Amino acid sequence: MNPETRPRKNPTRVRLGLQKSGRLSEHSRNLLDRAGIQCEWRSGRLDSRAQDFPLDLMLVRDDDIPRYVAEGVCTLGIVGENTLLESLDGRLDEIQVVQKLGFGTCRLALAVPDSSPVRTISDFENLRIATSYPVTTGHFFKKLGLSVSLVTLGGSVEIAPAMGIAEGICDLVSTGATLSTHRLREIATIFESEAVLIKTARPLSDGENQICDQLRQRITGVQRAAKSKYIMMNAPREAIDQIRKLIPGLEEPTIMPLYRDEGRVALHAVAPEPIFWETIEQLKRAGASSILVVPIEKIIS
Ligand code: PRT
Ligand code: ZN
Repeated sequence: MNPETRPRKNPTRVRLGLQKSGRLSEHSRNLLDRAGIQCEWRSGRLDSRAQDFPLDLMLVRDDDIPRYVAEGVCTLGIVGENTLLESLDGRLDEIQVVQKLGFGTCRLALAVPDSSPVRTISDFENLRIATSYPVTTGHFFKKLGLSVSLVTLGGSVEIAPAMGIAEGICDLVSTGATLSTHRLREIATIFESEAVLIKTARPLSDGENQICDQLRQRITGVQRAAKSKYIMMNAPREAIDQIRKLIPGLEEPTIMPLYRDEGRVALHAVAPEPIFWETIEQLKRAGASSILVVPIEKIIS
């Protein structure tokens, strides 16, 4: 058969649910980009197809992602742990958390007006708490055996005490600026959250599992590269051991002779942790010179 007329096999692809627009969208898109997955993001479109990786993107509200993944509408999703816990109450075994992603970090915290007599968690007993996270907040107080009444709001939770509809709130906090703008005082964190890559627990084909694994490996490579630096320097031959101890987690360095300088070597290595100025100063004191610290784009091992 002429190769031109041969029917093309439909290769396996996997669908990933992403937040359409919000705090996780840009980070999620950046992550895919750095993992070498190029997508076209056209405004108004609710889907996108990666050009060089078997991944289709579905752009939705973050609250819908856990359910879509649990039900297999999407094989994978990127969502905050807070949303996962709130939307999949009692159904968490329908998904697997594949990887923490290190962005979208925040905490679900209890807060009260500055003037409130509330000082500790137990002081909330019999009070009204406004929240968009009634499930998580409810479980928290139930576990402690404290009775509270929850006022569920879709947003602008921080204005509830001033409106007289609650004595306290339970809301997401990242910098704490919103709380202080509204003269609210944080009492306790009930849950720490970050964005995670989740996968459906439904059975998948080998091809689908392979794609998921490949994506996970690429993301791990991006995360390791983001944390690591490549460090190069010239140093006295006898200082090599001292230098290795100065750089935490340094892998076996490459040592090369220097032209016309018997006593010194060039040392190159991947440092898996950030290199601080104090370390550079210690390296200089150990005799290192021409120190270069450069970012790494990818680490594949
Ligand atoms: O439209 P859609 O439903 O998709 O989005 P959304 O409005 O529900 O969510 P969005 O985009 O606001 O947040 C998406 C996810 O980002 C959340 O589910 C969290 O996992 C994560 N995240 C991280 C945050 C924050 N930080 C955060 N600070 N989500 C919300 N906030 C809000 C918080 O509710 C409060 O109003 O920011 C305010 C507090 O911020 P600070 O910095 O003043 O403390
Ligand atoms: Zn939402």
